[in-house]
Amino acid sequence: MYRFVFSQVLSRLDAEDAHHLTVRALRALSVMPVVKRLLHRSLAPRDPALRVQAFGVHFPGPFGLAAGFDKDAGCVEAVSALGFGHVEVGTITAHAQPGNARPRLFRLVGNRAIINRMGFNNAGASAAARLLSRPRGVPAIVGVNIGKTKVVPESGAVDDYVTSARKLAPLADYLVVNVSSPNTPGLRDLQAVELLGPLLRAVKEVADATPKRTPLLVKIAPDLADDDVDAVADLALELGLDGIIATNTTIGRQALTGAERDLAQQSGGLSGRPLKARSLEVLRRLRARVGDRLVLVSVGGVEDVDDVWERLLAGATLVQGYSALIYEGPLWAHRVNRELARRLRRHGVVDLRQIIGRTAA
Ligand code: FMN
Repeated sequence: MYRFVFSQVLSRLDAEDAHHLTVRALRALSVMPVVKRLLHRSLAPRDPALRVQAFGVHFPGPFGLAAGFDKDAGCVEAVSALGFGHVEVGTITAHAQPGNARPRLFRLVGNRAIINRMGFNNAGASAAARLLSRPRGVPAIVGVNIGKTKVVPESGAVDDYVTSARKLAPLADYLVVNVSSPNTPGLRDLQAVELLGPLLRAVKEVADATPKRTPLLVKIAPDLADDDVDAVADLALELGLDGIIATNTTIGRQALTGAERDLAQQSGGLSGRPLKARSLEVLRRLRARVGDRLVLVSVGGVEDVDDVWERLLAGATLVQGYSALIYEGPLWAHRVNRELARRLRRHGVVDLRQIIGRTAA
């Protein structure tokens, strides 16, 4: 059914128009209490074997929606009702900003991939805080991903992140410092440990001071050299962070195949299937470096239960996806959860901890 709707309707719309249409539909759903609850009852993960605990938070399942879909935290309930075990909202910046000029979102259907150069379009931290403060009709685990406001120079980056953290950390189940999106000039330079250390220290102070102590994670790029991945992992351990999210989109185009290579010239971050191998490689490297001392959240090219299974075995406690949602449709998370529960049962697994990291490199 979704494949038909995608090929006949959504794929004919401009990619960003299709996205806004979807988000508007989900927002509408969020204000329909009965429908929302019914959907949640039928689609949200229920199997106890799927439950997982990470940094003190209880997740109904390991599979969540990655940052970038719900940029303004407007549809967390609807997304949870569709079966995602958590929703990472954002990236949210201290100040509202329009993002880059359109077109800035491109589908590469043959590669099951997306290129985006959205540039953190969002309504700002205060607006997101207002939405996140509203009572919820269905349970939702919400991570809040924060980034740097574009017009703020590197010298003001720490204060800018701290402003967002102050407004949003108290409302988040976990907080993410995003230093890995390719579409804000200079942002990825903040991954260098000399800059990243002071930034994470300052945000951690804010996160630690919330009533429940908000867990703090950092999200990294797949384009980091292996030594730099290790350096960020060591820094995260040294600072007592709760975890690492790997990975964001890539500026590399080598994994693209076929006729869509012409779209490869579009600038921006590439996500989806072509990112799968590198994302898995970074996860394995991180696991080898930190073992189970940090929670690893794996994202990049996850399409189905096989991918989720592989990431869990490689050491991820949580797994996220975004691009495949566009190709698989609204029942994607529910399907992944159902198949994962079946597979766990087949393997006699009653607790996800039995398989996490079992085949770490
Ligand atoms: N990641 C962020 O940390 N912040 C963002 O604002 C953000 N925006 C995104 C927008 C789009 C359209 C896409 C496709 C991805 C975005 N991402 C963002 C990256 C995703 O969260 C994820 O790390 C990446 O897409 C890899 O996962 P995937 O292959 O399942 O899509």
